[in-house]
Amino acid sequence: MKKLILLTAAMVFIAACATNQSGRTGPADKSATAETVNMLAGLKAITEKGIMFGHQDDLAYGSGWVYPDGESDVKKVTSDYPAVYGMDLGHIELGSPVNLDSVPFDDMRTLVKEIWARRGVVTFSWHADNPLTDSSAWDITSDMTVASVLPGGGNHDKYTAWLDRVAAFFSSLTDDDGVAIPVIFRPYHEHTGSWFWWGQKLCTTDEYISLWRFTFNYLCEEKGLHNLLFAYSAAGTFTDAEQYIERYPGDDYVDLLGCDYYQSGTDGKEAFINDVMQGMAIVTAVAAEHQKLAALTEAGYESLPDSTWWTGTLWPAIKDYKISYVLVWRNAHNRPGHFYAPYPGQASADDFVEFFNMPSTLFQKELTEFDIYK
Ligand code: BMA
Repeated sequence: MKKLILLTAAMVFIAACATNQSGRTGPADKSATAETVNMLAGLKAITEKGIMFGHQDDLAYGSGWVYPDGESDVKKVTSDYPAVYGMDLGHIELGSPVNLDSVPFDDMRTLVKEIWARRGVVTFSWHADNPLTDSSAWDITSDMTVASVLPGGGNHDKYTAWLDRVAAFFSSLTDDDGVAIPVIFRPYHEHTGSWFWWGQKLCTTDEYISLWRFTFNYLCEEKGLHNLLFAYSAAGTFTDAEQYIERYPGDDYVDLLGCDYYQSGTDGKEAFINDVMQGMAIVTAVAAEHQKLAALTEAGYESLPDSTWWTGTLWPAIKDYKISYVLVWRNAHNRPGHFYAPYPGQASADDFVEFFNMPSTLFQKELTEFDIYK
């Protein structure tokens, strides 16, 4: 009898370990497609090789050109595309054919296919309008917005209709063989700051977590999407792990942990390096503990007036951390000075080539060769 009890206890223990293990190492979505499972494993594996470079809206527009010209400022300077391509879903919720920065969703779909064909990585943020006021994502006039979209809230049906549009777009990302293209979804970002309707002072911890979990469950279970990895990405406003993780929805809802940092002004160099290092130390430690990916999900220095910013500021700030990628923000074509990657002739272009040539920075060709999806 004693033996039987011991045996049963041992079996329960082994089963518990196994569940924990598989639950933690695979995607948060337990029904994720084979390609999505591979993507997560490949992203983990490639951190041993280096840090991937990413750029928001890289293929959509840049300095002096707008898609469909089919260019890339990063490629013009380095001869290669970035490894990670950021795109934004803002205004898809409204049924608009173009996003908040005027990029047509149809073009995004074409670009995602192209990127998938060469084994790049796509990550989507979502600057969703404020569903309570119908104003922008930055409308923080009410702290009732998040509550209003949760089950039982006055805008819940409106919110699920918004998610239906998000889901329709994600499910339209298929290749010519009908394979669902896996992408990283990074909703409700910079939530530790208070400049978006889902920010720190605009909702409670419970409300934020409920918003995240509802969104995750609705997309994955209700809508049957299984090509998404989920990124939790804070604003660089936290000073310790406890603060960073305060609104973490849980291991079953997140695949990647990140945060966003920008340098402001020429005298912001040291502060940027110190802040990023402190942030990356926290994010990578928490990610390791939870067996998740880590990344510097947004970074940059607007207008890049520092000619050695890449090797002299960004690289020293990130080089010691095991992160998947660093993504710099967009090169607006219609807002002078609002750019974060160099273009030919730009002050930091030569230094960017040096950064590109470093063995530990990864761009598209290295990613194609490595193939994280295999
Ligand atoms: C901000 C700016 C805005 C843009 C938004 C969403 O940081 O670049 O111009 O609309 O991101 O991409």
